[in-house]
Amino acid sequence: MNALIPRPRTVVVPGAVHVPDWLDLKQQHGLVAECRRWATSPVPMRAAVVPGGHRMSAQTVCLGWHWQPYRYTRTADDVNGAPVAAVPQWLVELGQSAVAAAYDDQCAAQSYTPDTALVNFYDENARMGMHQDKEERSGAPVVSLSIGQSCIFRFGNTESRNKPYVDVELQSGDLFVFGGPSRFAYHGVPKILAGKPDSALGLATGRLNITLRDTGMTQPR
Ligand code: MD3
Ligand code: FE
Repeated sequence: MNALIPRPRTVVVPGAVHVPDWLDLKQQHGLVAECRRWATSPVPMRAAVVPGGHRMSAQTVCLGWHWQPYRYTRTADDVNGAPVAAVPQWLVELGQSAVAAAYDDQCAAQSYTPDTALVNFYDENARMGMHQDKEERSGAPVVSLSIGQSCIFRFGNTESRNKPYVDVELQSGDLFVFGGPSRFAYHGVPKILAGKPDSALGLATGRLNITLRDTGMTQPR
């Protein structure tokens, strides 16, 4: 899949920057291995239940702060009650490099201190409906890393979940940073695309997405 035709870095709307093939295969493989550990303990990965009662089709595990629809807590009260694992410093630094790569702005990168990582796993039938991420009390950018099967990512507007939106294909290794005016835009994942991930990834099927966020919350761990 990789780079017979290189895909360019694209500013989709102001503040929303797509950097294709930002992670090399070795980095992706390492992240897959970390995700497997995070998905097991101290809090198992699960499909969250929304207040209406239905289950999300993507499965999620959290570091730093636990997200459940629609709030952040230090303990996974809707799973097993355990405190979530810390965000490792290397992952914070990866987020800083991501901001530097997307914005070409060392100051923005240095001051980026995400306190939370959400890991989503999609099997080929999973989707994520159009939504805003507005539980965070910070306008800091969200860093998104995609690994495994490609998806259609739908990036909308800040007014409603409807048009106008743009559809972007996210492939394994792609970085997307959402900051500034794009931070509170509606977005979703309408489709996982067919295709077998590179066998060197260590992920036979499905898609992983790691997002780094700053919740803006201050309660100590
Ligand atoms: C734009 N995840 O976890 S990542 C989510 O691929 C989520 O798993 C999708 O939406 C996924 O909330 C999309 C891209 C993304 C993540 C967060 C954003 C785009 C965003 C927050 C604000 C604006
Ligand atoms: Fe989101």
